[in-house]
Amino acid sequence: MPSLTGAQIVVRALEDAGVPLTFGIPGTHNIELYDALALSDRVRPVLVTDEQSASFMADAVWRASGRLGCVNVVPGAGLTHAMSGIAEAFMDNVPLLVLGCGIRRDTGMAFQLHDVDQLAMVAPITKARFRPETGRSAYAEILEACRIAQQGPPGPVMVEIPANLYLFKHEVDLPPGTSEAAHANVAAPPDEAVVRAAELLAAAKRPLIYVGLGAAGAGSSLVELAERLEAPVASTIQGKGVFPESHPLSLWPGFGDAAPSFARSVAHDCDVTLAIGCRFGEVATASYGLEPPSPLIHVDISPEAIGRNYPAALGIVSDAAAFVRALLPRLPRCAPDDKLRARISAGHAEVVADRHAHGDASRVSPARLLEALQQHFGGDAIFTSDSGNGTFIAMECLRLDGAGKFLAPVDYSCMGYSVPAAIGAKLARPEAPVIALAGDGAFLMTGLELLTAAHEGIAVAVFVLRDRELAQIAQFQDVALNRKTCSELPDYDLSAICRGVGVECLTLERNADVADAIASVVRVMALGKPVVVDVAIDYSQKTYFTQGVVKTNLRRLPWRDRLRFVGRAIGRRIVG
Ligand SMILES: Cc1ncc(C[n+]2csc(CCOP(=O)(O)OP(=O)(O)O)c2C)c(N)n1
Ligand SMILES: [Mg+2]
Repeated sequence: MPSLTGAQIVVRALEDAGVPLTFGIPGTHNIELYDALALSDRVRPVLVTDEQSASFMADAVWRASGRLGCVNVVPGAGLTHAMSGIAEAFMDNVPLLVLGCGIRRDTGMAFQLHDVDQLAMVAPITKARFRPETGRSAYAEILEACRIAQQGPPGPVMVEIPANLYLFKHEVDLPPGTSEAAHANVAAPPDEAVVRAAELLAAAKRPLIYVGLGAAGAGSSLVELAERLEAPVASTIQGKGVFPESHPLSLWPGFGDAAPSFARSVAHDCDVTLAIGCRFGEVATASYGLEPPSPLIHVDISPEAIGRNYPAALGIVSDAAAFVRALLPRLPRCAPDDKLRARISAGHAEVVADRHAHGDASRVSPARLLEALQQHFGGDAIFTSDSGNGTFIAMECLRLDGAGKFLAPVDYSCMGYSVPAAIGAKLARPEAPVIALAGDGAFLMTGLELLTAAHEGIAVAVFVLRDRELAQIAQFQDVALNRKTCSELPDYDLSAICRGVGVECLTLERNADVADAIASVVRVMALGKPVVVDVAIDYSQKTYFTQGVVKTNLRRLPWRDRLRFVGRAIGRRIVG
C-alpha cells in the first residue's frame, strides 16, 4: 500500500472532486497542504488579502462556471474571517467546500494556537461538517463533502483536517486518478403531480411563470415551456437571466409592488403561477410585496421551501430540469399572443425611455453606463454586484440571456462581495469579460483584493459607484427620517488606493464620457491587468425596488404606527 502524507491525500481528493481553485492564506497548520498544492497541475491555490474575500471568490467560481470552489483556511481566525462569505453561500444556495484546518489531535495538549470549536461555529451556515480522524478517511470525506455541497439544495460543507494528519504519512489505497463526475440533482417529480400541474395550467387563461436560480438547470427547455403556455416569465434576483431576458415573454425580475406598472398589471391578469426553483425569500419578493396569482404551483428541490411563505395549491419536490422535461409533453401548444407580447415590449420601452429622460448631464446615469457596458462587452459578460443600490439598479437595467452572468449577494446581502467575486469569476471563466459594480462603501471592505488581481494578472474591470453615501440605507433614512445618521461616507482618494496596489484608476464624470472610459478599460484589460473606474454616479432616480419596498413596508404597518412614521417624516421636513 502506498504511503502518502495527509497533504498529498487532500490534494488528490480536491483533484478528484474537480475543484479547480482554492482561495485562502496559509498558516503554520496547513503549510504542508500549501506545499503539496504547489505541485498540483489540476488545483490552483490563490493567495488572498483577507479570508472574507476567499469565500466570496470560491462562491463566484461556482456561480460563474458551475465548478466547485474551495475556501482553504487556517483554524480560528482564518475561518471566522471567511464566515461572511460562507453564510452568503449558505443563504444563496451556492455549493462551497470549506477546507478548514484543525489543531493537533494527537498530542492531548490544551490551549493550542487558534483552538476554537470550529464545527460548532459553522454549524448554522453549512449543510454538513466532517473531521476525518485518519489520513485514509480524509480522502473519502472530502469527496463526500463535495457531493453533499452540490446535491439537493446546494450549500457549503466544511471539512476540518487536524494538523497532525498533514504532518505524517498514511498507508492508503486511493482509487486510480479520476475526475469526479458532475453531481446532478436527479430528484424526479411524481407522475401524478406532473399530471395535476398540467391540468391546472391547461385550465388557466394565462399562466405566470416565476423562476429562480434553482431553475437554471432546466436551460433552454424553459423557453419551450414559456412558449407552449404563451406565459410571461418573471424571475427572482438570483434567477436573473435563467430565462433569457431578450425573449419577448420575459417580464421582469419580480412582479409585485417593486416592479414597474406594466409588469404588475401583466402578472395581475394571470390566473395561475408556476414557480420553479425559488423560495419566495424576503429580498427576491421585495419584503414579501408580491402576490402570486393563484393557484400557485411551487416546484423546488427543497421540501422546506415549498409553500413556506406562500401557500401552494400544488407543491412538487423535484429537480427543475426533470420537472420541465416531464411536464412539456403534457402541455398543449399555444399560439403566440401578439397583444401580450406587444404589451410587454411597450412596458420595457417605457421603462427605458423614463430612465433616459431622467438624470443630469453633469453625472453618470446608471442606465446609460450599464447599457453601454452591455453593448460593448456583449452577451458573454459577467457582472458582479454588491449589497447596495447598485445591485438593484443592475437588476433593473441589465438584460441578460443565461444564468451565471449576474453574481450578487442576495439573501445574506453581505457588502464586500463584488470585487472578490469578480476575481473568482474571472479565474473560473478567463475568456469572459468580468465587470464588478462596487458601491463606494462596499469597496472599502474588500477593495484591497485588487492587489490579488494585479499580482495574478486577473483582468477584471471594477466600476466604483461613487455617490459618497451608503445609498441603499441613506435613501431610506432620507425618506423616513429626513436625516442620514452614519450613512454619509468620509471621502477617500480612490486613485491613491489603486496606485498603492498597482492598479490603474480611471475617472468617469459624465454620460458624454462613457464610451471613452470603456475604451480605456478595454485597453488596460487587454494587457492582462485589472482596472478601476471612479464613477460619478447619479443615484437621483430611485429604483422600482426601493420604491416598492418602502410602499410595502409602510402599508403593512398598523394604522397607528403608519401615521406615526409618516407624521414624523413630514414633521421633520417642516421643522428639520
Ligand atoms: C457587511 C454589511 N454591513 C452592512 C450592511 C447594510 N447595508 C446594506 S446596503 C448598504 C449600503 C451600501 O453602500 P455602498 O456600498 O456605498 O452602496 P450604495 O448603496 O451607495 O450603492 C448597507 C450599509 C450590509 N448589507 N452588509
Ligand atoms: Mg455608495
